[in-house]
Amino acid sequence: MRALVFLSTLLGLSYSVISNRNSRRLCFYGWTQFEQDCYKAYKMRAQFMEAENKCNEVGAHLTSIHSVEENDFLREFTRTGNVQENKWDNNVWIGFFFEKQSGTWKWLDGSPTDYTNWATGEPNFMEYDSEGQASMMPDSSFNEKNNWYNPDGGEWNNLHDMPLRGFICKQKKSSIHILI
Ligand SMILES: [Ca+2]
Repeated sequence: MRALVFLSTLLGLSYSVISNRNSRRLCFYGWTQFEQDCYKAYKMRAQFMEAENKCNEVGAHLTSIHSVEENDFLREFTRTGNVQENKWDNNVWIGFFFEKQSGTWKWLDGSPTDYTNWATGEPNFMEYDSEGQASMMPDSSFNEKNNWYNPDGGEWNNLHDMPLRGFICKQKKSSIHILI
């Protein structure tokens, strides 16, 4: 009987996935869905390109961000609740980088640059050609002069590529998969 219940549940789930395959998708275990895409936050620390490679291994890229809603979702997804004072360890890599050839900021997943949320004064140090990668600061923070700098959290800061940071991978809807 238990097996029968399990089988009918499985069939029902299969049906619901297949019947909705054009309008909805499920994410792999450990991934969180927001609208049509799936996200995973990694607490392990990595340099920018190491983080991107880690995302590539699971069919994803460092996340792109295209709306305040998506940015808010990712802020809540990764914030720790610790207000930061001149410490940036909680920042997470996002897939935004400065392409020298075109002189513009681009997303690693190839999607258009249609939204940014730089903190006041960012991106900075571009003249030294060193801070060509972007991170999000999910927790509120203030700057060296003790002025609030990222008061609500979720603003972006450009960094050079060396710091070890957590990161967010995004599987886009174009890589649709069915779990069953
Ligand atoms: Ca910066």
